[in-house]
Amino acid sequence: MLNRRLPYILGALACLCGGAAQAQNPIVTNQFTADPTARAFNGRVYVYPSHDIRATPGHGRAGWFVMEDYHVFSSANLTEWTDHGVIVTQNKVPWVKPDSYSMWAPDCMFRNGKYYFYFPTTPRDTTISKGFTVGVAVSDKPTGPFVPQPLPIKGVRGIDPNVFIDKDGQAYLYWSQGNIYGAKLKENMLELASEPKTLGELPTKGLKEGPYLFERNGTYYLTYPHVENKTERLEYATSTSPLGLFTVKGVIMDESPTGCWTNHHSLLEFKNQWYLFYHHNDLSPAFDKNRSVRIDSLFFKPDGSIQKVIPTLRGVGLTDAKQKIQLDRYSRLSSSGANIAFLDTANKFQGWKTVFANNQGWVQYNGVAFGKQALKTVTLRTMAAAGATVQLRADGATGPVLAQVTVPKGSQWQEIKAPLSAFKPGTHTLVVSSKTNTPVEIDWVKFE
Ligand code: FUB
Repeated sequence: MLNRRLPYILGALACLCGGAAQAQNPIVTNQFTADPTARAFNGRVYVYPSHDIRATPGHGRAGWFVMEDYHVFSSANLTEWTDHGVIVTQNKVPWVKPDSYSMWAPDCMFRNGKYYFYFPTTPRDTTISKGFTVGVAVSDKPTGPFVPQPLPIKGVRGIDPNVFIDKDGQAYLYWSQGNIYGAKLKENMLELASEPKTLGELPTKGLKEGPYLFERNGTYYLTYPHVENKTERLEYATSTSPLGLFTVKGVIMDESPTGCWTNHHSLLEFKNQWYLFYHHNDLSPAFDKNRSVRIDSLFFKPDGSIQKVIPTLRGVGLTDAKQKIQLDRYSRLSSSGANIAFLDTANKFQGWKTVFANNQGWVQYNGVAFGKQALKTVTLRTMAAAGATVQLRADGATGPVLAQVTVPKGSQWQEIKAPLSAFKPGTHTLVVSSKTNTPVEIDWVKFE
């Protein structure tokens, strides 16, 4: 009985934790998330981000980063994410300055049956450090509960901890404070085993922070955000050993074209594909200290160099045709006649809609998994003041018309169901276009 009920109980728990996370970018839309470190533990991906919140009177500094706690999110397929809730919060860490709201970019590492969660923040006792230092909290599970150590790691001043364990079992801690530093960690993962070393071969002009180190085919890649021009871009350097000497190699992601000042990232290979986890201020375009985690695929060239990642809204993974397909997280959008807007500018967590102005407008959404069994209908959440006709095709202009949907006129959102005129099994691109010269808006579409 319990076995049969377990999936429902687990589903309900995920909902209680607020599992509004999905395949497209950003991956979490019910709260702000930043500085993602992604790790794979036992075949499942765990993302440990920071948690930006808005300053309110007496809680954090207006106009700056305000971060009280950490959540962890997990997924088996990078498309359906579970929010496991708060794992560490500032005022439950014995050494943290109360109400400092400075729980910045974290990391998590597994060793000898334990999960070690590293987080930078400010201590109450300024003889430990006048600014940021790095603490550790330990758990038996990747989702916590994490128990904070009584004191931060001795000898570390700075932010953005990152941990790497080499093939020989030696662990390293990296962090930043203007420059990037590295040191060996003891087997207990809680203390430094060597003096911090400045990784000084990196660019000397412009802030560097957020180190993320990994090894691939014997090359150690040190990746980091760096302000080469006005805002941060993601760069990398390589070495034959974990603490250098490093050689600067290039740019992984350009500066944000819309001016989000920070970027912070991690790389993960999962099921033979590399991914870049990073952030952008999608849900807060006017304030870039309220950020959201994104994922895009990353590729290495045969010589081991990293191909630049162009940020997308579509993100990674397939979208089940039977789920709500958020067309506004498009793969391509017509250059005229269609644009994306927030559903509710007063509550941006509601997400976005696609707005077609006229019959020039179309949107393309790649990677829709229609499955094998014929689907019969499509439902659109849509609104058109003067009424409209919307066409859905598979695989672009030459692909079959799946449905032509008449949207009755109205100034409220309506869910309009229409029969499919064709069905193509498998995974396809979905193209939705307006056939009317008056505006029509679509929140999502879904097939049944
Ligand atoms: O999230 C606060 C800080 O902004 C991080 O520690 C930096 O890496 C930057 O993303």
